Amino acid sequence: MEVKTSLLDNMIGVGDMVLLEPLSEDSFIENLRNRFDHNEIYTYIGSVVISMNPYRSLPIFNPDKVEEYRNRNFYELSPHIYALADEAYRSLRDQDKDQCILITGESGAGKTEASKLVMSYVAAVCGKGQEVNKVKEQLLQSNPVLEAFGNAKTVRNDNSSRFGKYMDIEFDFKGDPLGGVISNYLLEKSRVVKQPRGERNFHVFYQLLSGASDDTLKKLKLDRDFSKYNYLSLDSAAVNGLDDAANFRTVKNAMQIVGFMEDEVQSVLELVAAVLKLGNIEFKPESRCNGTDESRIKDKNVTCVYLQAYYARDALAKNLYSRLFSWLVTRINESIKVTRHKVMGVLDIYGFEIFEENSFEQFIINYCNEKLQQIFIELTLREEQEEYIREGIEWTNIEYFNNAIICDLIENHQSGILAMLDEECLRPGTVTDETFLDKLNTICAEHQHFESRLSKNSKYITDHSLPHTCFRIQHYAGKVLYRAEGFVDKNNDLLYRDLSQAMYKANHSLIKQLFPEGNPAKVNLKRPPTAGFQFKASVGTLMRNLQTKNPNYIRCIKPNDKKASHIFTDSLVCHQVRYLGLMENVRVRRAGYAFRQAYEPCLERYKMLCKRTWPHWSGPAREGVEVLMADLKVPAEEFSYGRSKIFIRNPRSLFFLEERRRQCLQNLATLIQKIYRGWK
Ligand code: AD9
Ligand code: MG
Repeated sequence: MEVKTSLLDNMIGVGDMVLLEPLSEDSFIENLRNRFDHNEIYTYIGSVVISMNPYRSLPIFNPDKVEEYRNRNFYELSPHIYALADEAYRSLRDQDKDQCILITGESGAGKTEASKLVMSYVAAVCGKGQEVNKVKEQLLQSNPVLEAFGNAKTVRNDNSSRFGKYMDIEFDFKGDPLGGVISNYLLEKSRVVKQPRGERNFHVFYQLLSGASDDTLKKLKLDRDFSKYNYLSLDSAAVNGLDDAANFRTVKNAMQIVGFMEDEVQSVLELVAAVLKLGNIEFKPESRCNGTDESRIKDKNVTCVYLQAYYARDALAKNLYSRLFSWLVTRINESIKVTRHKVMGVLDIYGFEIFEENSFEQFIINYCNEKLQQIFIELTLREEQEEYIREGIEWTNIEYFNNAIICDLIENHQSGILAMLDEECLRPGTVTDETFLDKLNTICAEHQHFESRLSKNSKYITDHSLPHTCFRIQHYAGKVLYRAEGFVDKNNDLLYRDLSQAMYKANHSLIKQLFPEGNPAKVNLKRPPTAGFQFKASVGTLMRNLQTKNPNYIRCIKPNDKKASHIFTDSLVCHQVRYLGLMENVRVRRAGYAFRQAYEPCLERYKMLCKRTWPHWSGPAREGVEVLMADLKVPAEEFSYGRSKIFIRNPRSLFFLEERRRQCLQNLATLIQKIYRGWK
């Protein structure tokens, strides 16, 4: 078997950072830049794939490339996301190991695109046949549906995921996909009623208004003009490069492939329309003779006894939409669910976010990213350690920044920020965002548990220099200033009971289904769990699930802040390289042994360097490698012989071998040329 190690042959820069010499932050960034400038957007750190967002389509994702990477060893070809997907798929199929693909990086770094590339690669290489193809199509087409309802244009990303998604793809023993299960994490529902400047509502609203036929719009009593709707921000309705009308057709088609019935699609569109129309309901205040305030709906003259009519209207719109979203996920799962055999999980969540104004949503999103960073740290170290133990090689500990303290600050069940927020939300009496913040500050100052956080390395920061009602957290990816305003309300996530009941009474089967608590026969006086509590619980389940699988990592990096191709901003990339802990990642890989290779391919590659192993070695590969190394007089401390692999301590030893091999090949080529000339 000819094993090429393309990481070393004809490579732009260095394909695996582990082999970078000298290793420094500057050389790391320079290598990324050099490769990016030559359209090489993927670089490895051992088995981890770094992916730079090219912000343009490159001719490296097509059926020919899929064929090129299919069934090849990870290091054989130049770095590519397909190599990772292939490796994960083959260990699932051939070694029966459940896999998960963990994709991280900040907003706009390319996570969602990466997750789709992995899915499409697996779909392309796994079995064929009518049934299998149907399953594949359903799995792939769930993407446009969920993106239409769960993604939106933000200042960071024109197609930003506003929910977290984890999808288990389930395979049979042959490695053919049978189906899948999607879990969704906390949709940013506040976006339904209000969007920050320069951002849009969820795509589906614009898609419906732009793409539906006149007839459909008439039936839904909608106007094509975005500006007629309060919930659609006016300044950013059209997005460059986004064709809402065409996307509407894609989404409808995708819904059909996934298995939605026609009347279900109709009901979904009716609800989208209902949310838009809710936003246009206006109220006029009226004073009643008993002195209380009351609101009337302006145009319909229907009396509303809501003290906070607009608040209630918006709460209803948010609830309606987010429940619709969860229903969509459940409905897709109904179509694709099967009993599991082998599983490949693909995780694509919202990336770390720092905006000018950071609220509860950013707090939750960033907490989720902290957890993922933590699992990366734990599993990378664990994996490395386990490999050494498996191979019978001594392990030495490596210093690594561990963000467990930040996770604890947020999720500690007694004194974490989420616990304090819950406590405040459940407390009788007047509860406001200020009282929550006071509590946070007091407890942080008093509680012994928090002492370390208030010391020089404090992760929770509050002082008088911060704007009113703000607190700051030193996340692994940077300091974020959170405005406490709205935390209590968003965490409570309460809907007035009479609104739920009104929804339940609606003459619309989907709406009825979405508000089961409105059923008067099933009055439940128990308080529903808070948004923070639910999120923490689902993230906990996710983390436990991921721990049981073999992890594969894609670390996405955003090259610039302008959503532009060909621009590489050193400072921005450097910041991401730092907080993603990529330098530590390389160091961990190199601290023990920089390079490792199974005995067979190692012998194949270098056997020409030793008379005793060339052209054939008939004994066990390991002994052949030992003979080879002894013959080449490479110092013994440079190598360790594991059970199935040779471990090479220093990249220089590998370079030495490679250089000898190159010379040998060159001599051979010269010799062949001479012989050829002699013949002529
Ligand atoms: V967020 O946390 O959901 O806001 P993501 O998911 O990390 O973010 P996304 O995958 O949506 O980012 O990528 C942002 C945009 O970058 C895409 O809409 C594409 O226009 C662009 N992109 C990302 N990856 C690629 C790629 N491999 N090829 C071409 C890409 N363009
Ligand atoms: Mg995304």
